Amino acid sequence: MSLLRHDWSRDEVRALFALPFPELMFQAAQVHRQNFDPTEVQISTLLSIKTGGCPEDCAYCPQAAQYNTGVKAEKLMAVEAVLAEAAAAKAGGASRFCMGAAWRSPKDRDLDSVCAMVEGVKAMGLETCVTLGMLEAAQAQRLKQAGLDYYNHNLDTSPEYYSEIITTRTYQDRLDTLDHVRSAGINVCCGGIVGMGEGLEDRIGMIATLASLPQHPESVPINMLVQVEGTPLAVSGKLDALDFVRTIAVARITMPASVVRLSAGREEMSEETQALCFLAGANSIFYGPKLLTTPNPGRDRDMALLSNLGMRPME
Ligand code: SAM
Ligand code: DTB
Ligand code: SF4
Repeated sequence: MSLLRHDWSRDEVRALFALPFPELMFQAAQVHRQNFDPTEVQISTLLSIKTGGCPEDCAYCPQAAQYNTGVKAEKLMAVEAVLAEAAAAKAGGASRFCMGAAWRSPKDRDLDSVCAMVEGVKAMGLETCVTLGMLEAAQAQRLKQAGLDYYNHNLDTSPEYYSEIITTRTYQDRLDTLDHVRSAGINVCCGGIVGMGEGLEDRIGMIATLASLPQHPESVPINMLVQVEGTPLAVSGKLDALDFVRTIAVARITMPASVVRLSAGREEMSEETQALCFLAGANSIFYGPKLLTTPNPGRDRDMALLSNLGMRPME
């Protein structure tokens, strides 16, 4: 195991981003194999249990009610319907089932249903993850009692760029939710998005913030922005794929023992770029043809890619 540091300065993170690409990739691969088997990938399947109609204004998000993206607002799914999807995910080979809801924060009544979903999914032998927006301490404790393994709540970007992307809640709100999740004893899944028009300094700020949390998130999703027509970010410039790979590598080096997820954006990514992400230390993917509302590569394509790379799902 590498030494875990929680005092990464921006200068140090900047220096990693500035490394020549071969040097950065070598360091990341080294850290990766000191902590993990580099041929193994953790496989999660996502389900949107409550889609659209969200009151927040996250500029990237197709589910925000105020943007015209064609996503229809739906009610919270019934517990049985969610369990049927979880069974299908398990049959497809996933080891974790992640349930997402387009809420600012859950109401206590909604949490009753989500707790029942967590209990049911866990009983199938799958790990559970939910992402429901902001949480109070007591809500986090209820989820823990239901057996929740992971809570996903992203910082999304740097503290400085954040207000360009979301105005309806603050960076501190996010840190508070992460604190409640951590205190309840739930594993933290927290990362961000690259390709939102942010600069290198914002990627540095995001990684430095994540790597300086009192405890690193156990799971760090790095999303490539999925540009959805109707959102303010639909027209932001395309990201250089190598800058995405660099972000994965720096996350791997600064958070050596965390599982780094090559998260949204794989549908538009070449297989070569995905392979570079794995070399850079990514060791988790979302598996199955849909993320929350946007497409993801089909199962066959992903299994073919992993097999071509000599990689396999983590047990
Ligand atoms: N509503 C809850 C919240 O925002 O915390 C949970 C669901 S929300 C969709 C979860 C995360 O998905 C966001 O924090 C963001 O990082 C990611 N996400 C949403 N839309 C995305 C997009 N178009 N491209 C990449 N990532 C996206
Ligand atoms: C995360 O970091 N990425 C996932 C998950 N956490 C919930 C969501 C990606 C959403 C992509 C846009 C969509 O499909 O709506
Ligand atoms: Fe709502 Fe979450 Fe989308 Fe923001 S990211 S608009 S909170 S669903």
